[in-house]
Amino acid sequence: KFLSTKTVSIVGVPFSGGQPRGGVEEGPLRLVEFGLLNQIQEMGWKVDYEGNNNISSLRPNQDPDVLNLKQPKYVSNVTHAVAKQIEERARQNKFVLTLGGDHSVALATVTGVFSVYPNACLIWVDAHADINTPATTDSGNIHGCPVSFLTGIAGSHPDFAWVKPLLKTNRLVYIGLRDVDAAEKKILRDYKIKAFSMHHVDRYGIGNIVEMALDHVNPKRDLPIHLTFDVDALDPSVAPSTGTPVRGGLTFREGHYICEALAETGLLVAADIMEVNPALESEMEVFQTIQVGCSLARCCLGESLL
Ligand code: Z70
Ligand code: MN
Ligand code: MN
Ligand code: MN
Repeated sequence: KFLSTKTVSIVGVPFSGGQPRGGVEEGPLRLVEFGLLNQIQEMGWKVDYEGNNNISSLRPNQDPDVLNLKQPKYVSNVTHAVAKQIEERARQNKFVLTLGGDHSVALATVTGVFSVYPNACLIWVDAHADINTPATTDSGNIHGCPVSFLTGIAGSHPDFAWVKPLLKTNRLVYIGLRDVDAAEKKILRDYKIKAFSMHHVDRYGIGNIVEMALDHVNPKRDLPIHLTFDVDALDPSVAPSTGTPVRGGLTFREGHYICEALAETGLLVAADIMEVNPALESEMEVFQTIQVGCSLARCCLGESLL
């Protein structure tokens, strides 16, 4: 409906500056080395790839905390540049598949995608809500804050003045939450943001959850959809190599079902696979996590459709 050609622009964002654990910047290359580009080509897509291997050149010499946030200038420089890149690819009518990198990179993906599709909706699949503000964050890690900037809830911050509140809170829905800070819970309540926690997944089943999520953000099934998938939404037994695993997550099938069902709508225009950290856990667990990341990405592009 929104994409006329089967062309996907894959954007690797080898960036870890939104959180303290090294290694997540190796995620994109490892997914590509596993064969993701060929796999997607074999599904009949035309594929282009940008690896963004120059990202560390955007690190400023001085980057002190500003309003509680750590490395604000580095995160801002990188996400601003990548936002423009993603906007350009989306404007070329391509599906944009972004490979993270930590979830601060959603500042770039959502800004880029919503600049081109202002009435899009966002499905945020994560163990975490990533909606802390500079005032509420305990960690100062910006990967815990992108949603507050994208919705305008954060208020002004000198380093993120370029981030416009393109995401309306009624166009956002969460699936998979189970580790949400008290201040974030208050924000979700105050702004009436729809969120399906793991408790809801247990109660209703993943099939109903995806329908209920779409009923909320896309009731007529006529708006473009952006999926941002933090692999820590999956249970640590499914995706162990990620910075902040939280037990009790989505099963392998529940995670894949979300991607498949969104692909099936024909409305999905962009997807992010975030927080794969190949430096964590054993070689076998890294392999397992990379493999899952690749299969989620393929399902977003319709692999499971018959
Ligand atoms: C916590 C914070 C977070 C991912 C951890 C955690 C946020 N709410 N997100 N891991 N992917 O630091 O703000
Ligand atoms: Mn996240
Ligand atoms: Mn998370
Ligand atoms: Mn282990």
